[in-house]
Amino acid sequence: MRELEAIRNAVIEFKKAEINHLVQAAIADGVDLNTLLDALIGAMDEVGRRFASAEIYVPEMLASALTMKEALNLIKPLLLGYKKQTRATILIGTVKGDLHDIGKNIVIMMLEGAGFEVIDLGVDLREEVVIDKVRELKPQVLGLSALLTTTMPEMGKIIKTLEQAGLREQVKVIVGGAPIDEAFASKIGADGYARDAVAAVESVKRFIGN
Ligand code: B1M
Repeated sequence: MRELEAIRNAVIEFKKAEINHLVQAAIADGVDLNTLLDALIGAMDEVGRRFASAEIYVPEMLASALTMKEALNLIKPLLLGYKKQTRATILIGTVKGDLHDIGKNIVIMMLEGAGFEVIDLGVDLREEVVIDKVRELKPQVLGLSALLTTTMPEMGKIIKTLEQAGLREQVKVIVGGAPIDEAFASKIGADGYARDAVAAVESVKRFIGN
C-alpha cells in the first residue's frame, strides 16, 4: 500500500515534519491501526539494519526514533479508545543501562488498550526503584524490557533481588525485547517471555486468569 510505504520511508529517512500528516491521512483513509503499527515497527527494523551495517550512525538512528515516537503519539489515543476498565496493575520499565523505550511504549499502549492499568517506570531502571515500587504498588505483573545484549543480565539481577526481598511470589515477571528469547527468560527464572506487544497482552491475560 502506497500510504504505508510513505510512512515507512518517513521513519527511515527521519522526515519528522511529514509524519503527522502521513499518519493522519492513513487513519482518515481507514488503514487498520495494527497494520500501521506493523509498518512502523518494520521501519525501525530497517533503521537497525542500516545502523548495524554502518550505513547510518547514532544521530540518524535517534532522529528515526523521534519520528517513530511522533507517529505513536497519534496512534495511542485511538488504541486507548477501545476499552477503559482496569483488569490488573502492571509495572513496566527498561532495565538499567538501557535507554531504548519505543518497544516498551508500544507494549504499554497495547496493555492499556486491553484495559490494564500500566505504570511506566521509564528507562535505565535501577533495581532499588523496581523493588520499592513492587513493594509499594503490589502489581500483579512486572514487565522488563531490554534491547542491548549488555543490559539483558539486569533482568536476572532484578529477579534475584525480588527473591531476596521476599517479593518474588507476589508478582509475575514477563521479559521482552529484541535480544531476549524463551530460553533466556527461563534461565533467569522469569515467569514469561513475550516476543512482541500482542504476545505481552496474551501473557498478562494468562497470568491474571482473564
Ligand atoms: Co540502539 N541499538 N543503541 N538506539 N537501536 C539497537 C538495539 C541495535 C540492535 C542496533 C544494531 O546494531 N543493529 C544495537 C544493539 C546491539 C546489541 O546489543 N547486540 C543498538 C546499539 C548498539 C545502541 C547504542 C550502544 C549505540 C551507540 O551509542 N553506539 C546505544 C545504546 C544506548 C543505551 O541504551 N544505553 C543506542 C542508542 C539508540 C538510540 C537512543 C539512538 C535509539 C533509541 C531511542 C529510544 O528508544 N527512545 C536506538 C534505536 C532506535 C535502535 C533500533 C534501531 C530500534 C529499536 C526500536 O525502537 N525498535 C535498534 C535496532 C533494532 O531493534 N532493529 C537498536 C522498534 C521497536 C518497536 O521494537 O524495541 O524490539 P523493539 O520492541 C518490540 C519487541 O522487542 C517487544 O515488543 C516490541 C513491539 O513489538 N518488546 C517487548 C520490547 N520490550 C518488551 C517488553 C515485554 C514484551 C515485549 O514485556 C515486558
